[in-house]
Amino acid sequence: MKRHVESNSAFRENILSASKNNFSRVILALDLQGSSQSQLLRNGKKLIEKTAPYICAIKLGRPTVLNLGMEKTRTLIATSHTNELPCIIDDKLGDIDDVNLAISRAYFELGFDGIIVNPIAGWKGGLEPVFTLAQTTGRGVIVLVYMSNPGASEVYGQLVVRNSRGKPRPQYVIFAEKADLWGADGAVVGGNRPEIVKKVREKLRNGIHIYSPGIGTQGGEVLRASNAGSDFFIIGRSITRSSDPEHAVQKFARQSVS
Ligand code: BMP
Repeated sequence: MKRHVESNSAFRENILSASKNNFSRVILALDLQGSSQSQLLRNGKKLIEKTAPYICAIKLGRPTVLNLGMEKTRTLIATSHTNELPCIIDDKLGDIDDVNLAISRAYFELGFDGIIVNPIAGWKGGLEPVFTLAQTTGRGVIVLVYMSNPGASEVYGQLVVRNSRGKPRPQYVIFAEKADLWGADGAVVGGNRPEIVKKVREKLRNGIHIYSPGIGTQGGEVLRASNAGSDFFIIGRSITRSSDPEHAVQKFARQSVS
């Protein structure tokens, strides 16, 4: 099960190139809800068009795909691509291998460039085919390592003893090692937990980027997360629900590269 795939995926190159072009390490999180499909699509497109010059990728959550439906999701992904931005699906995928493969294949066929997965399913009979598919099609896989919500400490922060002689170690450290071993493109670590970001950064090889949600509405700050080692900042409501999304994203973008 030794993997150690080197860090040259098309996905990583594309997000880095968008980041350099737009002087930003902000990823816009779109969790669209609450209107008709056509209105949601209009809202989503408008948000992308307003923020595109100041971000490096878009992340669509499951609410967006479920509420928009497949065809309008395809249109939103195309809008992202027209603006030279990679589009990530935040599925937190974690089923058995066959089902994981079917889901990830459907997302990639829809146009998504990367997927967020949950490491809890493990490699064998779990995430292995997702990584293989992603690596053969230039897509990215990003692994949850420590979530941003308060209850995340119950699982990601728990101490785990792996065998009778082993020393207890935090679950997230083990997940970070898996992200490394599996050849992940990224690790999700809540940016509102800078001390954890720092510890994960020490565990990961440099090619694996840290993606940090939890900024703004959930209490985290771009500068603190960045100083701790976060590479990209996943930001939703502080931009999408702002009365002036363009101004809000510009502020985060400036902080993200300072
Ligand atoms: P907001 O900035 O509105 O809090 O949104 C954060 C986004 O990041 C949401 O789309 C959420 O699904 C996602 N996210 C998170 O908040 N915490 C995590 O640990 C992992 C996530 O993917």
